[in-house]
Amino acid sequence: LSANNESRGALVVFEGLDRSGKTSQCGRLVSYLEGLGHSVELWRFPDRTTSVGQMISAYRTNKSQLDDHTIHFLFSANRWEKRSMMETKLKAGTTLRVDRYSYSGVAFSTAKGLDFEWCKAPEIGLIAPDLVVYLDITPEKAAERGGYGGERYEQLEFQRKVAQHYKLLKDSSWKMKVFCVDCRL
Ligand code: 2DT
Repeated sequence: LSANNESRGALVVFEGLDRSGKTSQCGRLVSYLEGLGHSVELWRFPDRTTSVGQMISAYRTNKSQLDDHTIHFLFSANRWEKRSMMETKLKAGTTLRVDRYSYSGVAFSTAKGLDFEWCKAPEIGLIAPDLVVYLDITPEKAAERGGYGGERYEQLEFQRKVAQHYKLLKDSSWKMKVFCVDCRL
């Protein structure tokens, strides 16, 4: 996947709506690559183990109220605090398979009504993925898979907006090579 440096690991991101199957697809890819002898790690954003991650968790479970712009920065800051570790791992030859990244950051915040260009700005300078796999599922189909829970994002109406914004983002091919997997059936 990396043209310049054969020994560098690849950054492979999985994106999609809640319940689109990212977690199970991710596990499959990791086992497959490990089977081929690659060193692979599974990461996810938000990474709740960091201090910023804990602020995000409190917000996600409705324990704290934050302005939409503020939470947008926190999600981005959460990627920035992992950036140097990410670079170290990739340079050491480890492939990172990441569940959600800048795509979620932009799709979810623009679905709340924030400006597209404004949302992309804090992502500039993060490591660009070698591949983004977008798991394409309708919000209705995703809701059938166990239903959405009580978290603030897991409402059908909101997921519909997120799906529209993912599509806009995908069509703009914003700094990412996207491979779309159709999960609508
Ligand atoms: P899960 O942890 O269940 O995947 O939910 N989100 C995520 C954003 O709004 N911005 C971001 O930058 C990221 C990474 C998507 C994570 C939820 O948080 C949303 C769903």
